[in-house]
Amino acid sequence: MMPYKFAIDEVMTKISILREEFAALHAENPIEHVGSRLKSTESVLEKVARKGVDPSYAAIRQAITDIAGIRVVCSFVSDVYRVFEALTKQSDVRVIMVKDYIEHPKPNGYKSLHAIIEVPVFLSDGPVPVTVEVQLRTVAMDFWASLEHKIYYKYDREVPSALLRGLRDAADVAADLDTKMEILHDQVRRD
Ligand code: 0O2
Repeated sequence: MMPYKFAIDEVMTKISILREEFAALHAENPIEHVGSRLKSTESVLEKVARKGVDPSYAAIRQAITDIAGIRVVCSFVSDVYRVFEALTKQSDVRVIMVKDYIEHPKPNGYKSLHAIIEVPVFLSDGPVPVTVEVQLRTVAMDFWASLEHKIYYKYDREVPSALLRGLRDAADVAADLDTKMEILHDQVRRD
């Protein structure tokens, strides 16, 4: 797991540099907060079994792309794409896959921009490419996702339909809030 921990450290450093630079150059910060987590060995093995992945190190590295995870919470939707661009255009970052659940939300209402990236981690005997899943979302999307996550596990993945409808409605309200806040923000910036 060590290379994954180092990859998290590297990407976290990249994000804090961007954060400080944005704040210094533009007098505003697009990043509200950042979190990271290293998947536990048990949860990696549970996913390996669930997905029927060959439990060899090489196969796990290839198939399980969210062992190292970073979540970047931004103020506005435009900031999500701004931070995504600034991070993924760096020459040592290789983008493996992007899932844009903001443009194409999941049926339950989940929104976020997911990027599976690969960064080189420099170990004593040379560089090792390591994948990191970066999830970028707004505060409103994050609020929704954290409650949905709790509900999902409370009901052991079998959420009653009334609650599912309620979550869908709440996702629409969150999206509406994001749109309104962005309009207000643009207005203030122009004044
Ligand atoms: P945790 O505890 O946050 O790590 P896969 O990762 O392969 O099983 P998939 O669909 O290929 O599944 O990956 P995807 O869509 O990129 O989603 C992976 C992660 O995104 C999840 O990780 C969640 O963190 C988040 N996510 C995706 N869909 C939802 C959703 O409907 N609701 C919420 N709250 N989060 C979601 P984990 O491992 O499930 O959870």
